Amino acid sequence: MNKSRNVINSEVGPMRIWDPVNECLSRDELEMLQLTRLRSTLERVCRAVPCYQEKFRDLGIEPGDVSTLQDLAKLPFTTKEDLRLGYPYGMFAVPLREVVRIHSSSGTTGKPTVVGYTRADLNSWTELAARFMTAAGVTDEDIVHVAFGYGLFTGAFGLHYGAERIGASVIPMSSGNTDKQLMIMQDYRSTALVSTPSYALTMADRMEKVGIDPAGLALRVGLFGAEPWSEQMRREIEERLGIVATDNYGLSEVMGPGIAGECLHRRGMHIFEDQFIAEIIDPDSGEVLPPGSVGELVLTTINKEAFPMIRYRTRDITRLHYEPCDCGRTHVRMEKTMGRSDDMLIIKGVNVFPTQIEEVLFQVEGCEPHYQLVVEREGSSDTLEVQVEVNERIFFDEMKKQRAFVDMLQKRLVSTLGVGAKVKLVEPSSMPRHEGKAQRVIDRRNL
Ligand code: DLL
Repeated sequence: MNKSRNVINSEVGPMRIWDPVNECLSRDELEMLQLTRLRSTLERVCRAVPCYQEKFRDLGIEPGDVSTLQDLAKLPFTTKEDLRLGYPYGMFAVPLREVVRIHSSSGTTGKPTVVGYTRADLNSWTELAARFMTAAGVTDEDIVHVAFGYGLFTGAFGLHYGAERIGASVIPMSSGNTDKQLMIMQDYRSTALVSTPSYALTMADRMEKVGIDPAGLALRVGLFGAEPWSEQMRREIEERLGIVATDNYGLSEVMGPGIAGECLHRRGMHIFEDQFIAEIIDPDSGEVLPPGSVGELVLTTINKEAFPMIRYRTRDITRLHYEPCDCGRTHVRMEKTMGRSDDMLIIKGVNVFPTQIEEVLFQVEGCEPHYQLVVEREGSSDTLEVQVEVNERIFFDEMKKQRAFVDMLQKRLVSTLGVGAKVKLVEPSSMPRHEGKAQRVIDRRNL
């Protein structure tokens, strides 16, 4: 049922709000709702999830001790490590029989993080996706072209169901095969593109190469997310594709896309605070920082059944804005993320940890434990170069053998990471040595 309403706004024209009741609560109403939902979530996790039982016991806290939202700061954090320890279903708060969908994080090696949804969770996820897609201007008139990969990744399914709920026509295109994407986009007259921002530029590059004029397309809006992107990149996408490019944020551990999204004012992404409580902490000390500070975003789910998260450390660095937005929504806005407090890289939308690369290198005889990762953006595409010191035998080996060595490393890297990397062998002892922490990553993308 489409329950959105029109809000006339002089700056950006008519704008719809999908769920005007929940998106426009006053701060007092919102905080009351948050506290009630938080308390019942705490009761549930302490009843059903051993990880939380233990954490609360260790801190000597009981769910009943939380009587204000400020008490949240006393509660333990949840980290990716907790999810790894609970692999695969240890963090679920309901029996598997009640779980109707399973997804996982986009980390492609080792054990991924497994997340589950009950029927009610899927319904709220769909509602939240419908909210941010409506905020970005999608209506039942749109033809939504989903170019995220359908699979364990939450991106495609999240936006797919959101668009259907709005009543738009969904094209479940999935990722890859840019020429086919463009053909479908032209022939089916797609009006809204769902993808990573970098893939939108890859499409623009391809259009230029094969002579497709974006002005001839029906495309008018883009819903981009899953990786960091700059305002500069937004301008480039908008100019080259002739669309309005909007940002949306989420992470699988907390739900997937639908945690936050921009309205057409595009002054930060509204975090759906009737479903999540957002805090900003100092990533080193864990202290909660005052409003307006830059720090790590911590999220608590307050309406999830299968996979509730208490104070999940997202590692994403951002800032929150509480001033009201002209769109009428009261929910806090988060700035575009400024990076991550850990060292995870996102290359072409795939999460890559330097430690994964290290593991590959360390298994190969001849590689020294000195390496550096250089990330650049060539045109619209991310490139990763792994520079590794090798021993003298390999470095001075004949060209053919050296090339075979590089090929072997590249193959191992792509199969471990799920994304290609170029390998460059460097002379023994030529890498900078560091005192204290080594600087492994040189990111030249200026995101
Ligand atoms: O990327 C969920 C998603 C799908 C969001 C589609 C938006 C659209 P994960 O694969 O678990 O989930 O990766 C989550 O990606 O912690 C951020 O570091 C990064 N990320 C997601 N959205 C944005 C964004 C999905 N809009 C990790 N801007 C998060 C910057 C983003 N980074």
